[in-house]
Amino acid sequence: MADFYNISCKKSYKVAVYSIPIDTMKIKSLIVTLVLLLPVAPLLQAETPAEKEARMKWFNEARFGMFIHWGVYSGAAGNFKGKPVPGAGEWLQSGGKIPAAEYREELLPKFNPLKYDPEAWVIAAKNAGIKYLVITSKHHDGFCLWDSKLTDLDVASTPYQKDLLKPLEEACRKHGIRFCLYHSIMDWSHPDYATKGPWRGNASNPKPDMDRFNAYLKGQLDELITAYHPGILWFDGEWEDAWTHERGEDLYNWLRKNDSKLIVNNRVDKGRKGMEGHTTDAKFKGDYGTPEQRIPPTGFGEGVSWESCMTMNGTWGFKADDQKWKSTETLVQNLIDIASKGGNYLLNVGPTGEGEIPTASLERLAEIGEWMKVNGESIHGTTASLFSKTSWKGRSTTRQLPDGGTRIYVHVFGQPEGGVITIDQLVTRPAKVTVLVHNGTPQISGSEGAWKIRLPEGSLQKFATVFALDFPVKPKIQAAIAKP
Ligand code: FHN
Repeated sequence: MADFYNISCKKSYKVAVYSIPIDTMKIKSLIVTLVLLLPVAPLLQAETPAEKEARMKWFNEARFGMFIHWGVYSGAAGNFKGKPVPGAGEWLQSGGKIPAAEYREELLPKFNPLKYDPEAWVIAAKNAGIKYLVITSKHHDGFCLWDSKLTDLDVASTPYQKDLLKPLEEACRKHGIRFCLYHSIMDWSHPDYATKGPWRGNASNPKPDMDRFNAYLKGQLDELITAYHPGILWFDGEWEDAWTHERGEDLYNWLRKNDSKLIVNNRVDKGRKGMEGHTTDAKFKGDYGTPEQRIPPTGFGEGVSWESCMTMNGTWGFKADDQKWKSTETLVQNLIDIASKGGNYLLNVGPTGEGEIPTASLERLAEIGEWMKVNGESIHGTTASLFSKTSWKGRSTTRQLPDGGTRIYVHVFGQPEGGVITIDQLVTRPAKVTVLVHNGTPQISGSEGAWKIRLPEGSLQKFATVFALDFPVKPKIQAAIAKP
C-alpha cells in the first residue's frame, strides 16, 4: 500500500481535535486529500471474469466463516452507568444517546481483556469447520482494536494497550484460517464524519469535512492492509447520506488498485438494499452480496457470490441479558440451506469485555464441528443444488468430481417417513449411493424422477443425515413436479 499517509496524518485526528489549530491541519490534510482523491479508476486494468473467479475462489469454496463483534461496548454488555440500554450490544452509544466524550471517558478505562486468547478463538473456529474469520477493526463508535497513528480512540488508550488484531492474525495464519477485517464507514466519533447527531463527535463541528474524513478512512485502511493483509475488507455503515456512491466507487477502485487479491464486500458502496444485501444494478461496487439475519429464498444466480451474516442469539456485540440462543440444529440447517443456494454462512460471536467467547457460543461451535467432521465435504467446496426444490425435507449441494463425474449430496432433516426419501427431479439413476455417517450402502429403488432411497439402520444423525449420490457424468434433472 502506498505510504503517503506519514506526511501528515500522524494522529492528526487526535491532535486536530485536541490541540493543533484546525487551519494548519487543514492544509496538511488537504494535501493528503488531493493525493488520495486522484482518480484511480483509469489506472485500474479491468479485471477479467476469469481473474475475478480466481480471486474469489477461496471465498466461494469456504462456505463457512466466523464474524466477531468486539469493542469497548462488549465490556458495557448492554448497560451504561448502571442502566440497561436498549438495542444491540454494539449500538450502545446510539441506544443510550451517549455523547462521544462521555462514551470514551466511561468505557475506555474499563476495557482490559486480560482473558483474551486469540489462538483459542481460532481453534474453536477451525474445529467448527470455519475457514475464515471477520473481526470488527472499528465499529460505528469509532473505537479501533489496533494502535492507529490517526486517532487515540483506540486500544492504546485502554489499560490493555496492546494491539488486539496482530495476535489474532498470527493465530489465523498458524491454523490456516483466512484473517479478514470488518470496518465501519459510519463513525459516531470523528468530527468530520458528515451525518450529524447531537451525541456524535461531529456535534460541535459546524462544518464537517467529508473529504478530510475520507482521507482519515483511507489512512486507517492503509494501516490495516499494510499491517494485517486481510483477505476481505468487510465494510458496513454505508447507508447514511454522508457516504455516497461516488465515494464508494472511488474507495473500491483505490483498494483494488492497492491490493489485487483483496476481496471487498458490497457495503463499500450503496447497493446492498438494506438487509436483503444484494442489488442487480451493476453500477454498484463490491465483490459479493451481504444478506443480513436472513437466508434468501434462492441464490442470486450463476457466478454471483454472497454471504448471509447472522447472529447466534439476538445481538452482534455482547449483551449479558441476551440469552435468546438459536439451537445448534437451526445453525447447522442454516449452513446447509445457505450452501444449497451457493452462499456462505458468516456466523457471529460476540466476545465479552474480558476477551472470552460466551460459553453458549462455544458449545454450539463444538456441536457444529462434530457434525462437520462427518459431513463437512457436503458443505466445503460445493456448489448450489441442481434441484429447484427438494421433494424431501432437507436440501442438496453439488460437487464436481476430479474424474469429471458429479456428486450430489442429499441432506435429510429429521426422520423421513418409513426411513425412505423420494427424489423426484432426478432422472439419471445414481451409479453409487453412500451415506456419509458410516459410508453405508443405502438401498435405492424406483424409476426416473421417482428414485427412492432407504436410510440404512442407524444412519440417522442429529441435525441432518447426508447421502452422496455419484454419477459418471452430470445427471439429468427434470423440472419439479407440481404438487396437486
Ligand atoms: O449496524 C450494523 C450492526 O451493528 C452489525 O454490525 C451488522 C452486521 O452485519 N451490520 C450493521 C447493520 O446492518
